[in-house]
Amino acid sequence: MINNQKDSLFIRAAFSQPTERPPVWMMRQAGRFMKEYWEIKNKYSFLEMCKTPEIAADVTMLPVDLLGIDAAILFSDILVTGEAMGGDLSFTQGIGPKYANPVRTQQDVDNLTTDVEEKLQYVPDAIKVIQQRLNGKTPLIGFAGAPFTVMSYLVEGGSSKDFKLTKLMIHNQPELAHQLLNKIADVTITYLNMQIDAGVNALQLFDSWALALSWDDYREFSHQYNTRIIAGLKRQDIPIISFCKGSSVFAPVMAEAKPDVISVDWNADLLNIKKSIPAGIAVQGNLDPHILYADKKVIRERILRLHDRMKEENGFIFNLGHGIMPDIPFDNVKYAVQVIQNELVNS
Ligand code: 1CP
Repeated sequence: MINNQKDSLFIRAAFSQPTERPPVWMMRQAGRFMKEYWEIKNKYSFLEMCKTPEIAADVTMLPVDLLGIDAAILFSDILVTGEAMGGDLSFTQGIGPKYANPVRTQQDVDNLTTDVEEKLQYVPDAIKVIQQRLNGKTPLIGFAGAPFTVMSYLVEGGSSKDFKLTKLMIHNQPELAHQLLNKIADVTITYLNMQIDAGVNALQLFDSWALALSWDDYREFSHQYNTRIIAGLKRQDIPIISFCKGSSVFAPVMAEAKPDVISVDWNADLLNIKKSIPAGIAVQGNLDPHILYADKKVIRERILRLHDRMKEENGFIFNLGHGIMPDIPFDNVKYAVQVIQNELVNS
């Protein structure tokens, strides 16, 4: 019997099986570039949206209903793990995420709990509502932040341009940094296994800011924890996607953690990356999101160009090199999805 989620283009491509065309979804597809998102956002705070399963489901469904995208992604945020550990998290319009109690000392690290299941119960609750809405038609991606990236928000107390305090902790107090990373890794394993138990069809680990790290520091402070997480998941038939900005450089190292898919930023030639990693690992990416600001003719031309490079490969998922920006025109995103779904044929 055909299962529309397990046998979908997205899951087949994630397991490097042949597909008629590449599946497409886009990071940050459930978000601010849609007026329908703002109609919901204007009524609730961001965390209220994440923590109310019916609302999280409404937002998750927007790109499925309005774009006909090939995979849905849970509406939540990578920073909810840090909150469940004890971080005092808020999201303010125009400022972004903040932890009011940054983690900088031994006492701060000791104060963080790894007992998070009850606090994060709203996530499996949301996944169950979303799966009812998807009704077996579109696969659902769950996710978490990778320890280094989550650590950076906890240590800095919010977003950062240079990760000065995070890198200072890594360099001056490596023991403390490892204690913090270990705690986040434990929580991330628990959290992703909760998502598997609740019924997600795939998982993505977001290590958005790994590009801040040098080669040696990437291995020691990011990669070893991502490896432990991937090894700690009840994978069954759930593909794991490993994303970082910096994957153009780190892809061969990321492959050692044995994800099913590596999601690649827009700097690299995607075919070269594919050829530099073991054959059973798929790639996802890697259109520069800024292309979606450009004229439709340019959008189409760049999509065809990327596909032309990748069309003979099994294991290619069309995505952007990073998330959709909030002011990208909806119409351009819709056009891109249509070109990918209607014009591309794999060889
Ligand atoms: O992709 C989706 O559509 C699903 C929902 C989703 C995901 C996967 C959101 C909703 N956030 C994330 C992951 C996330 N959050 C990442 C990793 C992906 C990436 O690199 O883009 C990161 C780094 C965050 C942290 C975060 N949350 C930021 C970035 C701040 C910075 O340092 O640059 C911001 C602005 C948020 C808030 C947020 N998360 C999601 C949305 C829609 C929003 C905006 C909230 C609002 O409407 O104001």
